[in-house]
Amino acid sequence: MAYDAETRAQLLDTVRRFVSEKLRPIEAEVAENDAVPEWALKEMRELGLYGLSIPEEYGGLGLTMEDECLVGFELGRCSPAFRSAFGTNVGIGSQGLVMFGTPEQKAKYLPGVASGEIVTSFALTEPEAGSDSASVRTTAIRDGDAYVLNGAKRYITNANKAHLFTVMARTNPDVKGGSGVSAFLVPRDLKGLSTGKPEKKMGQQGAHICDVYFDNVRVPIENRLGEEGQGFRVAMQVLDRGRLHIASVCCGVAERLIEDCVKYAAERKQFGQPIASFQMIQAMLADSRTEAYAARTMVLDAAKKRDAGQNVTMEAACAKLYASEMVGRVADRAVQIFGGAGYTADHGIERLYRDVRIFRIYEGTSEIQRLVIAREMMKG
Ligand code: COS
Repeated sequence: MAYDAETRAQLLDTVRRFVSEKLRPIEAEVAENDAVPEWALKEMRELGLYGLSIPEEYGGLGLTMEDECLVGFELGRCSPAFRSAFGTNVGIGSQGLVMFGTPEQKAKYLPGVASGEIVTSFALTEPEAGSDSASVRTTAIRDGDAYVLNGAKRYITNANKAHLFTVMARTNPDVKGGSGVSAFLVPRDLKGLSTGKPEKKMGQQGAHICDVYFDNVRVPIENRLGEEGQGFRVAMQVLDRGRLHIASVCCGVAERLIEDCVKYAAERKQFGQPIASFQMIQAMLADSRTEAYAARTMVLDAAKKRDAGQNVTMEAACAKLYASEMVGRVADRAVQIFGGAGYTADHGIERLYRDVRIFRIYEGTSEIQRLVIAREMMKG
């Protein structure tokens, strides 16, 4: 639903205050403990953050892509690990169901997804299938009224907490590539499903990724998402949308870093004057502002096109590519502007520098985005 200007402003103001008053003050603690405290998760649920993109008829906020991106800009103003807690419910963990689910599947799961009672996960990547995601080896072989899943998934966000997985598995082992793959809604409590330990990571402590293992997991046929052989397309369409959301979060982190840099440059004195008066510092600030503005404009343009019903495979890839590379450069300049203080843990700049590195990798690497863009350009 498109919010009127006043409701939208209220929502953005609520998220902005939650981020600045509640989440930012505990960033360092969350990174230290590698866990988001339960009270913060509870408030996220109460604010409706788990259900930003879930249609209103199922209890979500039913935001347009544009409004979701505006919220993403706000969420980026604190450690991206917080967003990850509900990010799968908003994006890749729920959107297969929203876009391709049957009325029965939606009625069964979406209200819980919207409220945050059900945490979702998207299980595409495997040890041998990363960028080449059409080569998944996990199998789903039909046996009577069920599909039997065997295999392993890797680096699955929120797998340790998820109650429901969207799993891409090969239903036709004789067919190589995407058309042999189908998508399934797999509840965690099915026998034979297990998850590994959270990986130790470079950044975003408090957000977790784990392996998921399927050992003869019987998934009822009514849990297939879309038609047999459609699973790869389901995954790609989910990612088209997810990439825009991630791009919006990149813009938010960049804005926060720029604000921190401007403030620090005005306070920090060297050679008898604030470093903000030096043109080499000004040049870094100006480059960061220009690039962040460009990324924000791209994200909103692509989101509006998607809301208007256009295919935005190319635009979403452009936005994800540019915004994730942009925030990497902004974070690098921030370390430089803060100097020694940026390299130490005191201001949280080095933490954000590490946190944003994954944006150039997950939901499709920068290389894959370039490939998608070029392919779209060359389509007849
Ligand atoms: N929307 C709808 N359909 C799509 C699509 C999209 N965005 N992208 C591809 N498809 C369809 C194609 O049209 C094609 O259909 P046909 O077989 O009917 O022609 C089919 O899917 C296969 O597409 P394609 O030939 O492009 O597949 P490739 O194996 O060459 O790979 C890439 C495509 C590399 C783009 C894909 O594997 C990819 O995005 N990889 C990165 C995965 C990723 O982001 N992983 C992150 C993990 S999730 S956090």
